[in-house]
Amino acid sequence: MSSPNAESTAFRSALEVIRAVEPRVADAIGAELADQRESLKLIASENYASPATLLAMGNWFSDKYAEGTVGRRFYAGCQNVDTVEALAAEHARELFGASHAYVQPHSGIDANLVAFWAILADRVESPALKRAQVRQVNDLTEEDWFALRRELGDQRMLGMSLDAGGHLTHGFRPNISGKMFDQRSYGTDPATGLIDYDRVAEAAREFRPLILVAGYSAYPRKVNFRIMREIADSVGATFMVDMAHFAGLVAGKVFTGDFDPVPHAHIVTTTTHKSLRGPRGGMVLCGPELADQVDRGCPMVLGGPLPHVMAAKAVALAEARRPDFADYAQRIVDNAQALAEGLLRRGATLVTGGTDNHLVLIDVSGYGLTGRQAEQALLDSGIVTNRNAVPQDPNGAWYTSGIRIGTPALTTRGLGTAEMDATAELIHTVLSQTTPGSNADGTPSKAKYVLDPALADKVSRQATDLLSTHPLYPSVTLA
Ligand code: DSN
Repeated sequence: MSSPNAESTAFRSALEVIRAVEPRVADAIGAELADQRESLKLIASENYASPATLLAMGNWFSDKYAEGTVGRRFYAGCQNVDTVEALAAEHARELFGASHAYVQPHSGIDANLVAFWAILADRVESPALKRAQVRQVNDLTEEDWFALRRELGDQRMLGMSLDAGGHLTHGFRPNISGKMFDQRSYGTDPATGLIDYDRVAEAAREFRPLILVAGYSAYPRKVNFRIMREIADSVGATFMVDMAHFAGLVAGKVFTGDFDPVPHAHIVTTTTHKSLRGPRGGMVLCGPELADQVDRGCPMVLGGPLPHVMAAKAVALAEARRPDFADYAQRIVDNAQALAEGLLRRGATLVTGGTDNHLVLIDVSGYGLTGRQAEQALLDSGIVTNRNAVPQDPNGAWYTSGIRIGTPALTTRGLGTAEMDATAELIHTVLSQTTPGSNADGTPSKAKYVLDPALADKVSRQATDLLSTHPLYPSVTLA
Protein backbone atom coordinates (compact mmCIF):
# COMPACT_ATOMS: atom_id res chain seq x y z
CA MET A 1 0.00 0.00 0.00
CA SER A 2 1.26 3.46 -0.82
CA SER A 3 0.91 6.12 1.86
CA PRO A 4 -2.14 8.43 1.74
CA ASN A 5 0.30 11.28 1.52
CA ALA A 6 1.83 9.89 -1.66
CA GLU A 7 -1.60 9.58 -3.29
CA SER A 8 -2.63 13.12 -2.40
CA THR A 9 0.69 14.50 -3.56
CA ALA A 10 0.46 12.60 -6.86
CA PHE A 11 -3.02 13.87 -7.75
CA ARG A 12 -2.34 17.41 -6.50
CA SER A 13 0.85 17.65 -8.49
CA ALA A 14 -0.86 16.32 -11.60
CA LEU A 15 -3.60 18.92 -11.29
CA GLU A 16 -1.05 21.69 -10.77
CA VAL A 17 0.74 20.68 -13.98
CA ILE A 18 -2.53 20.51 -15.92
CA ARG A 19 -3.79 23.79 -14.45
CA ALA A 20 -0.74 25.61 -15.77
CA VAL A 21 -1.82 24.76 -19.33
CA GLU A 22 -5.63 24.64 -19.28
CA PRO A 23 -7.09 25.46 -15.87
CA ARG A 24 -10.62 24.59 -16.98
CA VAL A 25 -9.60 20.96 -17.45
CA ALA A 26 -7.97 20.87 -14.01
CA ASP A 27 -11.13 22.39 -12.54
CA ALA A 28 -13.35 19.83 -14.32
CA ILE A 29 -11.22 16.96 -13.00
CA GLY A 30 -11.48 18.34 -9.47
CA ALA A 31 -15.22 18.91 -9.88
CA GLU A 32 -15.70 15.34 -11.08
CA LEU A 33 -14.11 14.01 -7.90
CA ALA A 34 -16.34 16.28 -5.80
CA ASP A 35 -19.47 15.16 -7.70
CA GLN A 36 -18.56 11.48 -7.40
CA ARG A 37 -17.89 11.91 -3.70
CA GLU A 38 -21.31 13.44 -3.11
CA SER A 39 -23.57 11.20 -5.18
CA LEU A 40 -25.07 7.88 -4.30
CA LYS A 41 -23.78 6.04 -7.37
CA LEU A 42 -25.96 3.06 -8.17
CA ILE A 43 -25.14 2.70 -11.87
CA ALA A 44 -24.59 -1.05 -12.18
CA SER A 45 -21.81 -0.70 -14.76
CA GLU A 46 -19.70 1.87 -12.89
CA ASN A 47 -17.13 1.61 -10.13
CA TYR A 48 -14.20 3.51 -8.60
CA ALA A 49 -10.75 2.40 -9.77
CA SER A 50 -7.91 2.52 -7.26
CA PRO A 51 -5.47 5.48 -7.17
CA ALA A 52 -2.75 3.13 -8.48
CA THR A 53 -4.93 2.13 -11.45
CA LEU A 54 -5.82 5.74 -12.21
CA LEU A 55 -2.23 6.93 -11.98
CA ALA A 56 -0.95 4.13 -14.23
CA MET A 57 -2.96 5.72 -17.08
CA GLY A 58 -1.57 9.24 -16.90
CA ASN A 59 1.88 8.95 -18.42
CA TRP A 60 4.10 8.68 -21.50
CA PHE A 61 2.92 5.15 -22.40
CA SER A 62 0.14 7.12 -24.06
CA ASP A 63 2.65 8.33 -26.64
CA LYS A 64 3.65 4.93 -27.96
CA TYR A 65 2.38 3.05 -30.99
CA ALA A 66 2.50 -0.72 -30.45
CA GLU A 67 0.51 -2.53 -33.14
CA GLY A 68 1.13 -6.24 -33.05
CA THR A 69 1.55 -8.43 -30.00
CA VAL A 70 4.18 -8.89 -27.28
CA GLY A 71 7.59 -9.45 -28.92
CA ARG A 72 6.08 -9.15 -32.41
CA ARG A 73 5.38 -5.48 -33.11
CA PHE A 74 5.07 -3.41 -36.25
CA TYR A 75 6.97 -0.58 -34.49
CA ALA A 76 10.39 -0.43 -32.90
CA GLY A 77 10.99 0.47 -29.28
CA CYS A 78 8.09 -1.43 -27.70
CA GLN A 79 10.08 -3.19 -24.97
CA ASN A 80 8.32 -1.42 -22.10
CA VAL A 81 4.90 -1.82 -23.68
CA ASP A 82 5.74 -5.52 -23.99
CA THR A 83 6.39 -5.60 -20.25
CA VAL A 84 3.01 -4.14 -19.27
CA GLU A 85 1.01 -6.01 -21.91
CA ALA A 86 2.60 -9.32 -20.89
CA LEU A 87 1.95 -8.55 -17.22
CA ALA A 88 -1.70 -7.67 -17.82
CA ALA A 89 -2.21 -10.85 -19.87
CA GLU A 90 -0.47 -12.99 -17.25
CA HIS A 91 -2.59 -11.57 -14.43
CA ALA A 92 -5.73 -12.11 -16.52
CA ARG A 93 -4.84 -15.72 -17.30
CA GLU A 94 -4.07 -16.49 -13.67
CA LEU A 95 -7.09 -14.66 -12.32
CA PHE A 96 -9.61 -16.31 -14.62
CA GLY A 97 -7.87 -19.63 -15.27
CA ALA A 98 -7.80 -18.95 -19.01
CA SER A 99 -5.10 -20.28 -21.29
CA HIS A 100 -4.99 -17.09 -23.39
CA ALA A 101 -5.74 -13.43 -22.65
CA TYR A 102 -5.79 -10.54 -25.11
CA VAL A 103 -5.74 -7.22 -23.26
CA GLN A 104 -5.69 -4.72 -26.14
CA PRO A 105 -9.42 -4.01 -26.71
CA HIS A 106 -10.27 -0.41 -25.88
CA SER A 107 -13.79 -1.18 -24.72
CA GLY A 108 -16.45 -3.87 -24.48
CA ILE A 109 -17.71 -3.38 -28.02
CA ASP A 110 -14.12 -3.68 -29.25
CA ALA A 111 -13.64 -6.89 -27.29
CA ASN A 112 -16.83 -8.28 -28.82
CA LEU A 113 -15.73 -7.28 -32.33
CA VAL A 114 -12.40 -9.03 -31.79
CA ALA A 115 -14.26 -12.15 -30.67
CA PHE A 116 -16.75 -12.07 -33.55
CA TRP A 117 -13.99 -11.69 -36.14
CA ALA A 118 -11.83 -14.35 -34.50
CA ILE A 119 -14.76 -16.76 -34.73
CA LEU A 120 -15.52 -15.75 -38.32
CA ALA A 121 -11.87 -16.15 -39.26
CA ASP A 122 -11.75 -19.58 -37.65
CA ARG A 123 -15.10 -20.91 -38.82
CA VAL A 124 -15.56 -19.22 -42.22
CA GLU A 125 -12.35 -17.66 -43.53
CA SER A 126 -9.89 -20.45 -42.69
CA PRO A 127 -12.00 -23.19 -44.34
CA ALA A 128 -12.41 -20.97 -47.44
CA LEU A 129 -8.63 -20.46 -47.66
CA LYS A 130 -8.13 -24.19 -47.30
CA ARG A 131 -10.66 -24.93 -50.04
CA ALA A 132 -8.92 -22.45 -52.34
CA GLN A 133 -5.53 -23.90 -51.31
CA VAL A 134 -4.06 -20.50 -50.44
CA ARG A 135 -2.42 -19.21 -47.25
CA GLN A 136 -4.04 -15.82 -46.91
CA VAL A 137 -6.82 -13.63 -48.27
CA ASN A 138 -4.53 -11.62 -50.56
CA ASP A 139 -3.88 -14.83 -52.51
CA LEU A 140 -7.56 -15.47 -53.31
CA THR A 141 -8.87 -14.88 -56.82
CA GLU A 142 -11.33 -12.01 -57.20
CA GLU A 143 -14.10 -14.55 -57.58
CA ASP A 144 -13.15 -16.48 -54.40
CA TRP A 145 -12.70 -13.23 -52.46
CA PHE A 146 -16.16 -12.06 -53.52
CA ALA A 147 -17.64 -15.41 -52.43
CA LEU A 148 -15.83 -15.27 -49.07
CA ARG A 149 -17.05 -11.74 -48.36
CA ARG A 150 -20.61 -12.87 -49.06
CA GLU A 151 -20.17 -15.87 -46.79
CA LEU A 152 -18.69 -13.76 -43.95
CA GLY A 153 -21.71 -11.47 -44.16
CA ASP A 154 -24.22 -14.30 -44.13
CA GLN A 155 -23.69 -15.84 -40.68
CA ARG A 156 -26.10 -16.24 -37.79
CA MET A 157 -25.95 -15.25 -34.16
CA LEU A 158 -28.32 -16.11 -31.34
CA GLY A 159 -28.19 -13.84 -28.28
CA MET A 160 -30.30 -12.62 -25.41
CA SER A 161 -32.98 -10.09 -26.35
CA LEU A 162 -32.42 -6.49 -25.34
CA ASP A 163 -35.55 -6.19 -23.24
CA ALA A 164 -34.64 -9.38 -21.36
CA GLY A 165 -31.34 -7.75 -20.40
CA GLY A 166 -29.10 -8.59 -23.39
CA HIS A 167 -26.64 -6.11 -24.86
CA LEU A 168 -26.78 -3.98 -28.00
CA THR A 169 -23.50 -5.46 -29.24
CA HIS A 170 -25.00 -8.97 -29.34
CA GLY A 171 -26.40 -8.55 -32.83
CA PHE A 172 -28.84 -5.66 -32.60
CA ARG A 173 -29.47 -3.52 -35.64
CA PRO A 174 -28.37 -0.10 -34.30
CA ASN A 175 -24.97 -1.67 -33.54
CA ILE A 176 -22.40 -2.90 -36.09
CA SER A 177 -22.98 -6.48 -34.83
CA GLY A 178 -26.59 -6.32 -36.08
CA LYS A 179 -25.37 -5.26 -39.51
CA MET A 180 -22.81 -8.07 -39.60
CA PHE A 181 -25.02 -10.97 -38.51
CA ASP A 182 -28.43 -12.41 -39.15
CA GLN A 183 -29.56 -12.28 -35.51
CA ARG A 184 -32.27 -13.95 -33.49
CA SER A 185 -32.90 -13.56 -29.78
CA TYR A 186 -33.87 -15.70 -26.87
CA GLY A 187 -35.87 -13.97 -24.15
CA THR A 188 -36.93 -14.87 -20.64
CA ASP A 189 -39.98 -16.68 -19.30
CA PRO A 190 -42.73 -14.01 -19.02
CA ALA A 191 -43.97 -15.54 -15.76
CA THR A 192 -40.63 -15.70 -13.90
CA GLY A 193 -38.34 -13.38 -15.86
CA LEU A 194 -35.76 -16.20 -15.90
CA ILE A 195 -33.93 -17.72 -18.87
CA ASP A 196 -35.80 -20.83 -20.01
CA TYR A 197 -32.99 -23.11 -21.24
CA ASP A 198 -35.42 -25.41 -23.09
CA ARG A 199 -36.59 -22.41 -25.12
CA VAL A 200 -33.01 -21.40 -25.84
CA ALA A 201 -32.28 -24.95 -27.04
CA GLU A 202 -35.40 -24.89 -29.22
CA ALA A 203 -34.41 -21.50 -30.73
CA ALA A 204 -30.89 -22.83 -31.40
CA ARG A 205 -32.26 -25.96 -33.12
CA GLU A 206 -34.52 -23.88 -35.33
CA PHE A 207 -32.05 -21.12 -36.17
CA ARG A 208 -28.73 -23.05 -36.25
CA PRO A 209 -26.50 -20.08 -35.30
CA LEU A 210 -22.77 -19.95 -35.94
CA ILE A 211 -22.44 -18.15 -32.59
CA LEU A 212 -24.46 -18.55 -29.41
CA VAL A 213 -23.93 -15.55 -27.12
CA ALA A 214 -24.62 -15.45 -23.40
CA GLY A 215 -24.14 -12.43 -21.17
CA TYR A 216 -26.21 -9.45 -20.21
CA SER A 217 -26.26 -5.92 -18.93
CA ALA A 218 -29.59 -5.97 -17.12
CA TYR A 219 -30.41 -9.56 -16.10
CA PRO A 220 -30.35 -9.88 -12.31
CA ARG A 221 -29.66 -13.60 -12.14
CA LYS A 222 -26.90 -16.15 -12.73
CA VAL A 223 -26.63 -17.93 -16.06
CA ASN A 224 -25.84 -21.64 -16.23
CA PHE A 225 -22.99 -21.66 -18.74
CA ARG A 226 -22.65 -25.45 -18.70
CA ILE A 227 -26.16 -25.80 -20.07
CA MET A 228 -25.58 -23.01 -22.59
CA ARG A 229 -22.43 -24.76 -23.82
CA GLU A 230 -24.36 -28.01 -24.24
CA ILE A 231 -26.92 -26.12 -26.33
CA ALA A 232 -24.17 -24.56 -28.45
CA ASP A 233 -22.52 -27.96 -28.96
CA SER A 234 -25.81 -29.56 -29.95
CA VAL A 235 -26.05 -27.26 -32.99
CA GLY A 236 -22.34 -26.84 -33.72
CA ALA A 237 -22.27 -23.20 -32.57
CA THR A 238 -19.30 -21.41 -31.07
CA PHE A 239 -20.21 -20.42 -27.53
CA MET A 240 -19.26 -16.86 -26.59
CA VAL A 241 -19.87 -15.22 -23.21
CA ASP A 242 -19.77 -11.48 -22.65
CA MET A 243 -19.09 -11.24 -18.92
CA ALA A 244 -18.55 -7.48 -18.89
CA HIS A 245 -21.02 -6.88 -16.08
CA PHE A 246 -20.11 -9.75 -13.80
CA ALA A 247 -16.37 -10.23 -14.46
CA GLY A 248 -15.64 -9.10 -10.90
CA LEU A 249 -17.90 -11.82 -9.55
CA VAL A 250 -16.06 -14.41 -11.65
CA ALA A 251 -12.67 -13.01 -10.57
CA GLY A 252 -13.78 -13.02 -6.94
CA LYS A 253 -14.98 -16.65 -7.21
CA VAL A 254 -18.57 -15.79 -6.38
CA PHE A 255 -19.59 -17.32 -9.70
CA THR A 256 -17.99 -20.75 -9.86
CA GLY A 257 -18.74 -24.16 -11.44
CA ASP A 258 -21.61 -23.95 -13.92
CA PHE A 259 -21.77 -20.17 -13.39
CA ASP A 260 -18.14 -19.44 -14.27
CA PRO A 261 -18.09 -18.86 -18.04
CA VAL A 262 -14.38 -19.41 -18.57
CA PRO A 263 -14.26 -23.24 -18.47
CA HIS A 264 -17.45 -23.54 -20.54
CA ALA A 265 -17.19 -20.92 -23.30
CA HIS A 266 -15.01 -21.09 -26.41
CA ILE A 267 -14.39 -17.38 -25.97
CA VAL A 268 -15.12 -14.84 -23.24
CA THR A 269 -15.15 -11.07 -23.54
CA THR A 270 -15.30 -8.43 -20.86
CA THR A 271 -14.81 -4.83 -19.98
CA THR A 272 -12.30 -4.09 -17.26
CA HIS A 273 -14.00 -1.14 -15.56
CA LYS A 274 -17.27 -2.51 -14.19
CA SER A 275 -17.38 -4.98 -11.29
CA LEU A 276 -13.73 -5.83 -12.11
CA ARG A 277 -12.83 -2.27 -10.95
CA GLY A 278 -10.08 -1.59 -13.45
CA PRO A 279 -9.50 1.10 -16.06
CA ARG A 280 -12.00 1.76 -18.86
CA GLY A 281 -11.22 -0.95 -21.43
CA GLY A 282 -11.86 -4.45 -22.73
CA MET A 283 -10.32 -7.91 -22.81
CA VAL A 284 -10.78 -11.30 -24.50
CA LEU A 285 -10.08 -14.74 -22.98
CA CYS A 286 -10.00 -17.96 -24.98
CA GLY A 287 -8.41 -21.37 -25.42
CA PRO A 288 -5.54 -22.20 -27.78
CA GLU A 289 -7.90 -22.88 -30.73
CA LEU A 290 -8.86 -19.23 -31.12
CA ALA A 291 -5.75 -17.58 -29.64
CA ASP A 292 -4.00 -16.76 -32.92
CA GLN A 293 -7.13 -15.26 -34.44
CA VAL A 294 -7.85 -13.22 -31.32
CA ASP A 295 -4.31 -11.83 -31.36
CA ARG A 296 -5.04 -10.39 -34.81
CA GLY A 297 -7.60 -8.05 -33.18
CA CYS A 298 -5.31 -5.12 -33.96
CA PRO A 299 -5.29 -4.14 -36.78
CA MET A 300 -8.26 -6.37 -37.72
CA VAL A 301 -10.84 -4.27 -35.87
CA LEU A 302 -8.85 -2.24 -33.33
CA GLY A 303 -6.78 0.90 -33.68
CA GLY A 304 -3.36 0.98 -32.05
CA PRO A 305 -3.29 -0.46 -28.52
CA LEU A 306 -3.45 1.96 -25.59
CA PRO A 307 -0.30 1.06 -23.62
CA HIS A 308 -1.17 3.41 -20.76
CA VAL A 309 -4.49 1.60 -20.31
CA MET A 310 -2.82 -1.81 -20.58
CA ALA A 311 -0.50 -0.66 -17.77
CA ALA A 312 -3.55 0.21 -15.69
CA LYS A 313 -5.15 -3.14 -16.57
CA ALA A 314 -2.03 -4.87 -15.23
CA VAL A 315 -2.32 -2.92 -11.97
CA ALA A 316 -6.05 -3.55 -11.55
CA LEU A 317 -5.77 -7.24 -12.41
CA ALA A 318 -2.95 -7.59 -9.87
CA GLU A 319 -5.30 -6.02 -7.31
CA ALA A 320 -8.07 -8.44 -8.28
CA ARG A 321 -5.74 -11.37 -7.60
CA ARG A 322 -5.38 -10.34 -3.96
CA PRO A 323 -7.46 -12.26 -1.41
CA ASP A 324 -9.45 -9.17 -0.39
CA PHE A 325 -10.95 -8.93 -3.88
CA ALA A 326 -12.92 -12.14 -3.26
CA ASP A 327 -14.34 -10.54 -0.13
CA TYR A 328 -15.22 -7.43 -2.15
CA ALA A 329 -16.99 -9.53 -4.81
CA GLN A 330 -19.05 -11.37 -2.21
CA ARG A 331 -20.02 -8.07 -0.59
CA ILE A 332 -21.23 -6.76 -3.96
CA VAL A 333 -23.77 -9.60 -4.10
CA ASP A 334 -24.68 -9.38 -0.39
CA ASN A 335 -25.35 -5.68 -0.89
CA ALA A 336 -27.42 -6.21 -4.03
CA GLN A 337 -29.51 -8.79 -2.19
CA ALA A 338 -29.98 -6.47 0.79
CA LEU A 339 -31.02 -3.68 -1.57
CA ALA A 340 -33.48 -5.99 -3.33
CA GLU A 341 -34.93 -7.22 -0.03
CA GLY A 342 -35.26 -3.65 1.25
CA LEU A 343 -37.12 -2.61 -1.88
CA LEU A 344 -39.38 -5.67 -1.90
CA ARG A 345 -40.25 -5.18 1.76
CA ARG A 346 -41.35 -1.64 0.95
CA GLY A 347 -43.55 -2.80 -1.93
CA ALA A 348 -41.38 -2.37 -5.05
CA THR A 349 -41.75 -4.74 -8.00
CA LEU A 350 -38.45 -6.30 -9.10
CA VAL A 351 -37.84 -8.15 -12.34
CA THR A 352 -37.35 -11.85 -11.40
CA GLY A 353 -38.31 -10.93 -7.81
CA GLY A 354 -34.74 -10.34 -6.65
CA THR A 355 -31.12 -10.81 -7.62
CA ASP A 356 -28.22 -13.18 -7.37
CA ASN A 357 -25.64 -10.90 -8.93
CA HIS A 358 -24.65 -7.25 -8.63
CA LEU A 359 -27.78 -5.64 -10.04
CA VAL A 360 -31.46 -5.11 -9.34
CA LEU A 361 -34.03 -4.13 -11.95
CA ILE A 362 -37.01 -2.23 -10.53
CA ASP A 363 -40.20 -2.24 -12.60
CA VAL A 364 -41.26 1.32 -11.85
CA SER A 365 -44.63 0.92 -13.55
CA GLY A 366 -45.60 -0.34 -10.07
CA TYR A 367 -45.10 3.29 -8.95
CA GLY A 368 -47.05 4.57 -11.97
CA LEU A 369 -43.87 6.00 -13.55
CA THR A 370 -41.77 5.49 -16.64
CA GLY A 371 -38.08 4.73 -16.24
CA ARG A 372 -37.25 8.21 -17.47
CA GLN A 373 -39.43 9.93 -14.90
CA ALA A 374 -38.04 7.73 -12.14
CA GLU A 375 -34.41 8.26 -13.23
CA GLN A 376 -34.78 12.05 -13.17
CA ALA A 377 -36.68 12.14 -9.86
CA LEU A 378 -33.96 10.01 -8.26
CA LEU A 379 -31.25 12.22 -9.75
CA ASP A 380 -32.96 15.31 -8.27
CA SER A 381 -32.64 13.51 -4.95
CA GLY A 382 -28.92 12.80 -5.25
CA ILE A 383 -29.32 9.17 -6.36
CA VAL A 384 -27.63 8.32 -9.67
CA THR A 385 -29.15 5.37 -11.56
CA ASN A 386 -30.09 4.62 -15.14
CA ARG A 387 -33.36 3.75 -16.75
CA ASN A 388 -33.57 0.40 -18.47
CA ALA A 389 -36.16 -1.58 -20.40
CA VAL A 390 -37.90 -4.43 -18.58
CA PRO A 391 -39.01 -7.61 -20.41
CA GLN A 392 -41.78 -6.85 -22.93
CA ASP A 393 -41.47 -3.17 -22.03
CA PRO A 394 -44.48 -1.16 -23.28
CA ASN A 395 -42.46 2.07 -23.07
CA GLY A 396 -39.62 1.02 -25.38
CA ALA A 397 -35.88 1.59 -24.96
CA TRP A 398 -36.02 5.42 -24.57
CA TYR A 399 -38.63 5.99 -21.87
CA THR A 400 -38.57 2.40 -20.51
CA SER A 401 -40.40 1.06 -17.44
CA GLY A 402 -37.35 0.11 -15.41
CA ILE A 403 -34.60 1.48 -13.22
CA ARG A 404 -31.40 -0.57 -13.08
CA ILE A 405 -29.36 -0.26 -9.91
CA GLY A 406 -26.12 -1.97 -8.99
CA THR A 407 -23.80 -2.19 -6.02
CA PRO A 408 -20.16 -2.47 -7.28
CA ALA A 409 -19.40 1.23 -6.71
CA LEU A 410 -21.02 1.69 -3.30
CA THR A 411 -19.43 -1.57 -2.16
CA THR A 412 -16.03 -0.18 -3.13
CA ARG A 413 -16.78 2.84 -0.92
CA GLY A 414 -17.38 0.43 1.94
CA LEU A 415 -21.15 0.63 2.31
CA GLY A 416 -22.69 -2.56 3.70
CA THR A 417 -26.06 -4.25 3.99
CA ALA A 418 -27.45 -1.87 6.63
CA GLU A 419 -26.72 1.09 4.35
CA MET A 420 -28.34 -0.79 1.47
CA ASP A 421 -31.55 -0.98 3.45
CA ALA A 422 -31.31 2.76 4.10
CA THR A 423 -30.71 3.24 0.34
CA ALA A 424 -33.80 1.17 -0.44
CA GLU A 425 -35.77 3.48 1.86
CA LEU A 426 -34.51 6.58 0.01
CA ILE A 427 -35.32 5.09 -3.41
CA HIS A 428 -38.78 3.97 -2.32
CA THR A 429 -39.51 7.36 -0.72
CA VAL A 430 -38.66 9.22 -3.94
CA LEU A 431 -40.48 6.84 -6.28
CA SER A 432 -43.60 6.63 -4.16
CA GLN A 433 -43.77 10.44 -3.84
CA THR A 434 -43.24 11.14 -7.56
CA THR A 435 -46.23 11.43 -9.87
CA PRO A 436 -46.32 11.52 -13.68
CA GLY A 437 -46.56 14.98 -15.24
CA SER A 438 -48.47 16.27 -18.27
CA ASN A 439 -47.56 17.96 -21.51
CA ALA A 440 -48.59 21.57 -22.18
CA ASP A 441 -51.74 20.32 -23.94
CA GLY A 442 -52.77 18.26 -20.91
CA THR A 443 -51.87 14.85 -22.37
CA PRO A 444 -49.87 12.48 -20.12
CA SER A 445 -46.11 12.85 -20.49
CA LYS A 446 -43.64 9.97 -20.32
CA ALA A 447 -40.83 12.34 -19.34
CA LYS A 448 -42.34 14.97 -17.06
CA TYR A 449 -42.94 14.29 -13.40
CA VAL A 450 -43.89 16.05 -10.22
CA LEU A 451 -41.75 15.77 -7.10
CA ASP A 452 -41.78 18.19 -4.19
CA PRO A 453 -38.34 19.91 -4.32
CA ALA A 454 -38.24 20.00 -0.52
CA LEU A 455 -38.54 16.21 -0.43
CA ALA A 456 -35.85 15.86 -3.12
CA ASP A 457 -33.56 18.11 -1.03
CA LYS A 458 -34.25 16.14 2.11
CA VAL A 459 -33.46 12.81 0.42
CA SER A 460 -30.36 14.35 -1.11
CA ARG A 461 -29.13 15.36 2.34
CA GLN A 462 -29.91 11.90 3.69
CA ALA A 463 -27.93 10.37 0.81
CA THR A 464 -24.98 12.64 1.61
CA ASP A 465 -25.18 11.66 5.29
CA LEU A 466 -25.17 8.00 4.31
CA LEU A 467 -22.05 8.54 2.21
CA SER A 468 -20.24 10.73 4.72
CA THR A 469 -19.25 7.75 6.84
CA HIS A 470 -17.66 6.10 3.79
CA PRO A 471 -15.63 8.80 2.03
CA LEU A 472 -14.56 8.18 -1.54
CA TYR A 473 -10.76 8.12 -2.01
CA PRO A 474 -10.20 9.05 1.64
CA SER A 475 -6.48 9.15 0.96
CA VAL A 476 -6.83 11.92 -1.61
CA THR A 477 -7.17 15.57 -0.63
CA LEU A 478 -6.86 18.08 -3.43
CA ALA A 479 -7.07 21.31 -1.44
N1 DSN B 1 -23.06 0.74 -21.08
C1 DSN B 1 -22.86 -0.46 -20.31
C2 DSN B 1 -23.89 -0.62 -19.26
O1 DSN B 1 -24.23 0.38 -18.66
O2 DSN B 1 -24.35 -1.71 -19.00
C3 DSN B 1 -22.81 -1.65 -21.16
O3 DSN B 1 -22.20 -1.37 -22.34
